[in-house]
Amino acid sequence: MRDWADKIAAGDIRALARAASVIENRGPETSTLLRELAPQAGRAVVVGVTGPPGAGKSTLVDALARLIRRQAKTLGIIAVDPTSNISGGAILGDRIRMQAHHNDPGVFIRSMATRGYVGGLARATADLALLLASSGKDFVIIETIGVGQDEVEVANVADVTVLVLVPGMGDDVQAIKAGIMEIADIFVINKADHPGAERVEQEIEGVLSLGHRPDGWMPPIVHTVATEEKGIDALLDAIEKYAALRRDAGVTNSTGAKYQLQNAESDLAAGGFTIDHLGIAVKSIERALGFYEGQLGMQVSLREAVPLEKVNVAMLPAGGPRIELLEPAEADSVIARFLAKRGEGLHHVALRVPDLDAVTGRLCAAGARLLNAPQTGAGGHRYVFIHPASTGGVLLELIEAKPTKFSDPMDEAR
Ligand SMILES: Nc1nc2c(ncn2[C@@H]2O[C@H](COP(=O)(O)OP(=O)(O)O)[C@@H](O)[C@H]2O)c(=O)[nH]1
Ligand SMILES: [Mg+2]
Repeated sequence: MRDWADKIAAGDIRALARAASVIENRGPETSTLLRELAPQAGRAVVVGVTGPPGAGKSTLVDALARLIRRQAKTLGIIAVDPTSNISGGAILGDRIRMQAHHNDPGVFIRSMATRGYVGGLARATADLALLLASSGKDFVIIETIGVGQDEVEVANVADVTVLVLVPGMGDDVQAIKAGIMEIADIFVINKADHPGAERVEQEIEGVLSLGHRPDGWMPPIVHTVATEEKGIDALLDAIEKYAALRRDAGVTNSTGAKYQLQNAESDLAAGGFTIDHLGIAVKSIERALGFYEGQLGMQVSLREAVPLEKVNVAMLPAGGPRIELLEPAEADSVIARFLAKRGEGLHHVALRVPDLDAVTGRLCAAGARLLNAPQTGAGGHRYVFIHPASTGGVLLELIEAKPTKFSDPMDEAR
């Protein structure tokens, strides 16, 4: 995993392409890989380019890409296509346009359809942005249409959000101001070769005059003709100015790539300790699910019987960690005894630890009460239980956080 992340950071295009596929499909290696990548993602400026279909976003991104490359900087482009699936025709024009960059290793392009992403488009886009940001690129540009909730969330991934408008949509500016206008850091009036650019500018100024931003930034309005590469340098200039303002203020996004970056960093800062699950002893899983599924709306990801421990289990994902409902399968099981003594309730907390032997060694030396030597559970993972007397009253399970095994098919091909 570390090798893979190193290759990506070093700009290995095949390692990067493979990682993009894994992330898009939310393969099992996704979270481990993102965690490895996160610390190296901070340098890139993530730019969201949004606006209605046909406004010229793709043409503009293409022109920006050329300018960035002329400055000998590198970039990644994520094009979020609203309608087509990846094999569909609607992004064909973009494809042809982007082919100009095809043989340029300084530009990495990925198109995404808006449907079919496990965990949602915003999540997939945020993860992909994090990947590209960690691949040593100077810029990551995300193109998306600016209408639905998904797109607003996608815009939240970005450090700098550029809203592309065109002449002839003066009244529409009023209509869309409620949502996306508030998150635009830079306004572009593209197709400035068409009549009516001033009118749109007045409308934007009207909206901007209504309030001040907490960061003190006054969103500039840049006129461009993307097809003629006019105004692109002013746009890039504005992007860099706002990115610098954010950097100086130490601002990070609360969602998207930066959010994951923070999470991953805090995980690392915690020494690799993460909560795996909370075990709750119940008399009847069925009845408990009446609450967790029926009333709360959570969903069971796994149900299984563990004959060895005479217990039935239902797992409910809750962010990263899970809630594990435990029901006795037989009267003489550990859970049955727990219920008889303490009643229903929290039975144990399970923590993942990076190196189980190191931790148990430390605990033994300090006199903590281990209930077993490290052993291998049903899922193949190694674990140990610590007596509540040592932990502050709760049974603690430590699970070895084995990184997901990854085999790179391209390594095998070599
Ligand atoms: N006249 C003019 N046409 C433009 C300009 N920018 C883009 N276009 C054209 O507008 C159409 C839509 O552009 P596209 O980049 O695909 O828009 P998107 O849907 O926002 O990505 C294409 O035919 C472009 O050639 C511009 O500045 N002026
Ligand atoms: Mg487009």
